[in-house]
Amino acid sequence: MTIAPIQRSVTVALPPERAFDLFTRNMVAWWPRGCDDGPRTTDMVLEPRPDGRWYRRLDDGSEMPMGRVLTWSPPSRLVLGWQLDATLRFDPALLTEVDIRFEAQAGGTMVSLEHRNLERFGDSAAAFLARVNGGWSAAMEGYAAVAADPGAPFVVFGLPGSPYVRAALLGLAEKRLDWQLRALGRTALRSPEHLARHPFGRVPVLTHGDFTLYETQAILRYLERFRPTPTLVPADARAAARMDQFCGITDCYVVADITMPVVFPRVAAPRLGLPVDEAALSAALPRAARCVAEIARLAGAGPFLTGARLTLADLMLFPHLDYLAATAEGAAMLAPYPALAGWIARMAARPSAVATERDVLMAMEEIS
Ligand SMILES: N[C@@H](CCC(=O)N[C@@H](CS)C(=O)NCC(=O)O)C(=O)O
Repeated sequence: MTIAPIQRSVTVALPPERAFDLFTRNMVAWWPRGCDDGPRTTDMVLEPRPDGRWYRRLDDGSEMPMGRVLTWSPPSRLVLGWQLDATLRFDPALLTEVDIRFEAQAGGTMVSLEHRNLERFGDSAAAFLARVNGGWSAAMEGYAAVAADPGAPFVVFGLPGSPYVRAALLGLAEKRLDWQLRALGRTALRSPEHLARHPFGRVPVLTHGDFTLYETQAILRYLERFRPTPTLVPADARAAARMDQFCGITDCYVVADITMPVVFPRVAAPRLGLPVDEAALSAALPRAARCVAEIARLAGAGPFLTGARLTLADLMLFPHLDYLAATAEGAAMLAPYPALAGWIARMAARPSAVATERDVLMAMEEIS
């Protein structure tokens, strides 16, 4: 018995090269969350070659295979081997084909998808169709929606060394959104142009099309709503509350007890040629140590601050503690808390953190 293939097509206002690229290189941006067991997916990877693997990366570090690339012919055709059974579990013995064609049309590309060989599901073909028919509709709608996004760039105005700016950039990088930094110098913060963006004269400021936003937590939460996958907000009420608590601790206590009195004199002052009041710094150390101790107590065993998954709490706090760890006083303060020190090291190794290091940002653009 032959079962009619699932067929879907959408037209997008992109040339075939970009339509192909969006389909293959940024699947996580448009793949519907409900189709992949939801928010645990942090990435969907399609290795760009014949016989390349197709798999989901989960936020516990594991990978879940989905299938493989059967035909890789950019920008006109892609055939994927779908190897998930009717319950969406990987079955190496199963192979059905998803054939995607990208045809240039006036003003864009028609993207047509055919999922065939459905009879290979045997007795579970009906169950598979019931589950995946709507899924492919949602996937293609999601793809078309991302393709139709006006693509307004995310622009961040900021000082390259600012921990708050880094937190916003970490959010953009973790969400795989394209971003640009407009690097400002300290004097530019008082300029009429900047005060028009941020009347309090601080950074970061995010612009996205005609939308301007300051306050780092607001920026991160905007990114979360704009690009829900991978999610950076726990669904669990207590984990979400912990996340909010860490964000509040960062804003209220970390800045006042660690960043201003310890990190600024040790890290920023030498760069700016400013004198350091050693007595004031020494006097500040007990409060900084209390702050570190409390963060270590709340953080528990990890791997992330609120448990198994990266959240906004990690993005907010990491830039401050990364600086602290680089000072002699901070290293001594962190020494009794190897789990917290390990978290800083793991965060620092993330591609998002590497891409937002001060020196990398400094090299990106001239500072105005
Ligand atoms: N609550 C603000 C704090 C931002 C903030 O304090 N930024 C610092 C840089 S880390 C700043 O702009 N400092 C410049 C100044 O105070 O003149 C946010 O969350 O964005």
